Amino acid sequence: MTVKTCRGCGSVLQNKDSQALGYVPDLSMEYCQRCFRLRHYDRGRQYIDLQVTKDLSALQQLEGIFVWIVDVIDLETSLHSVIPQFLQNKRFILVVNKGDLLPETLKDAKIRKYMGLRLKDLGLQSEAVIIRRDASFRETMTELMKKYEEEFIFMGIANVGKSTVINDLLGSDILTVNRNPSTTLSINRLETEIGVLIDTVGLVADGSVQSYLDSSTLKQVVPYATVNPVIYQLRESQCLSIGGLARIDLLDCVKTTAVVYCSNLLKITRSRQSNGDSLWQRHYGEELVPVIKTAESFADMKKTSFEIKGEKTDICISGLGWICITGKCSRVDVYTPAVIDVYERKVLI
Ligand SMILES: Nc1nc2c(ncn2[C@@H]2O[C@H](COP(=O)(O)OP(=O)(O)OP(=O)(O)O)[C@@H](O)[C@H]2O)c(=O)[nH]1
Ligand SMILES: [Mg+2]
Repeated sequence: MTVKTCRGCGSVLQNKDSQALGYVPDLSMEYCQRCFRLRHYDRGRQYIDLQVTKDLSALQQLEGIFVWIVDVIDLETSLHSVIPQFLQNKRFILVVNKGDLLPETLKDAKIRKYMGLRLKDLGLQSEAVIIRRDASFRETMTELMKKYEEEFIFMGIANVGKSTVINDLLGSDILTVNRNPSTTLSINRLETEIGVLIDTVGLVADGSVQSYLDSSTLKQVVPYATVNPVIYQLRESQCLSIGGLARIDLLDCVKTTAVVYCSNLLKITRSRQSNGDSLWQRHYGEELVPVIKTAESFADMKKTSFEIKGEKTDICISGLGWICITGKCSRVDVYTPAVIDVYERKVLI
């Protein structure tokens, strides 16, 4: 018996259980009820807890060229995931997605060079590194598909834009896309004029802010338009707060510049570092919003400290963005909810 799957998310369609995945009132329908609601009313997230993917075992059986999609605003979540290990000794193309969110001054060649070095550090070599920023992406990918004549398997962390990229290649909106993680729920194989494209379930990152926010807060946190860097010139010890999601204390600054790259809908507050604790104790969850569910008060935050050695460094907060620090400061203390990952890296910009 052939099973019919939802065109939008790949779930097997069924008309028995309206609370389970793939439900359709009528089996002649092309999209499950959840996809229908997401696509038409931006609702339907209630099912996602049923399907949270944290490993790549389902992809082991697939053969073809992997297309690893990463989100340029949140590179570290992808680079520190299980994906690099999975891709060892596999052929893959790296697509740096959401390039439109970066300032135009950052040229593709620079991003490509940067990603090449990061891949080398991970012991990986890609067939190509492509930045998805404009319409030229479609042409480049179509040429690669012709060159390889194999199935292309789009994979990556949830929400990086795998389904959006496939829709772009097809010039259609066949796949369901949404700012909530875990929109695609099953392997979804599309036989198309340009070749076989396989959409896959995104890996849910435990350390990412985006895994803990409700749908309306995600609107604020996931950037949808070009990120305008917010620049601070700092002296002595200062504290920058990004909503109620992260607090960055920069200690003993001497002509230090901190540039924050995150959604411009988030409020960034600057204060003296000595006032940081009282500010957060008094205003967490009120002035300092949004917050995530698992951190009810400032006491639930963890501190991650970095000794700043070079002249320039990026501090990245998974699912949120990053802060580029230039100049001297003795230490950076980052307070985030305990579950959230924080990384230091070589500067991107
Ligand atoms: N600005 C911008 N937003 C993008 C881009 N690609 C995807 N998005 C947005 O990112 C969100 C997630 O996109 P999806 O295509 O659903 O991501 P996905 O990787 O398929 O997600 P899952 O199926 O949940 O794993 C949506 O709100 C998209 O509109 C891009 O290139 N630029
Ligand atoms: Mg998807």
